[in-house]
Amino acid sequence: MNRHTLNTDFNWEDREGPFRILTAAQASQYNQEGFFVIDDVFDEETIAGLIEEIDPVEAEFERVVTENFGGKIFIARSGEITFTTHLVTHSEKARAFTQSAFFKDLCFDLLGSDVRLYWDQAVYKKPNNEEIFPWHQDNGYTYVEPQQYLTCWVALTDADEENGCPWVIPKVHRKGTLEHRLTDLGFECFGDDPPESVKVPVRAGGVVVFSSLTPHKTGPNFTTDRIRKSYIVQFAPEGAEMVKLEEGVQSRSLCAEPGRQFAILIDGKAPSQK
Ligand SMILES: O=C(O)CCC(=O)C(=O)O
Repeated sequence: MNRHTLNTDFNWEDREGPFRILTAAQASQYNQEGFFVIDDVFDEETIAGLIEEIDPVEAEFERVVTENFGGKIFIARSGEITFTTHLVTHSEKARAFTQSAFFKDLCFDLLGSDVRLYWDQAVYKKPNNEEIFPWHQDNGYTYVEPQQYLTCWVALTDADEENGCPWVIPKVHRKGTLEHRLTDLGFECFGDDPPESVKVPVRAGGVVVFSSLTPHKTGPNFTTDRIRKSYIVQFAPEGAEMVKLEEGVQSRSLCAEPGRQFAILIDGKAPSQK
């Protein structure tokens, strides 16, 4: 397990209370293992409303991948797995969802008082897909500093071992960002499943909360006839930067793209309440 070239002096900082919504057990699991699950966060109506908004955008994305790109763009493969990004720029409902009280409180507890949306995407894993989505840390895709931002994997449909639920490797988040290699299926920091890996099934409306540094994969969806749908929303502290290293030269850009990396909390409050 080698560290990413840019990860030279990482120290995991434990989140300490007082917390708005986290229990002591959830905070401790996040600090020690890098993840926890909260069941039944969003009700059926909210989830159905999101699916109704996302489905047509996803269908159009898949059509473009199929018709214009021969069935594959980067890690998206039509009929197998799609990544429909920046839904907050397509849907007021998705935008409002990312600003719901649950995320504001969770962000306060896990990131602090000034937070922005970093990224949002729906991931649809289609039936008859026998491939995993490989082990990776989210910070292994685009290197962000501070390295420890927050990923919320919201289950839009029940996710279990049969249809491609997440798996995580506990404790590794404390090492910071690892070296990744690009495979045909996506970036990868581990090949085989380490013995410590655990599956994390979650019902529709539940959320798997993990660090951007927690190695995770999702399994195949090979034996069901259902699409496994998730909406992934990620949050980063105000001032977070994307760092690129090209031919030995570092460049940095603020994670504050107008229109989609908007403020979730300013001084601990929703921007409109300030
Ligand atoms: O939801 C999935 O199947 C994999 C998504 C994922 O791990 C990611 O986008 O980082």
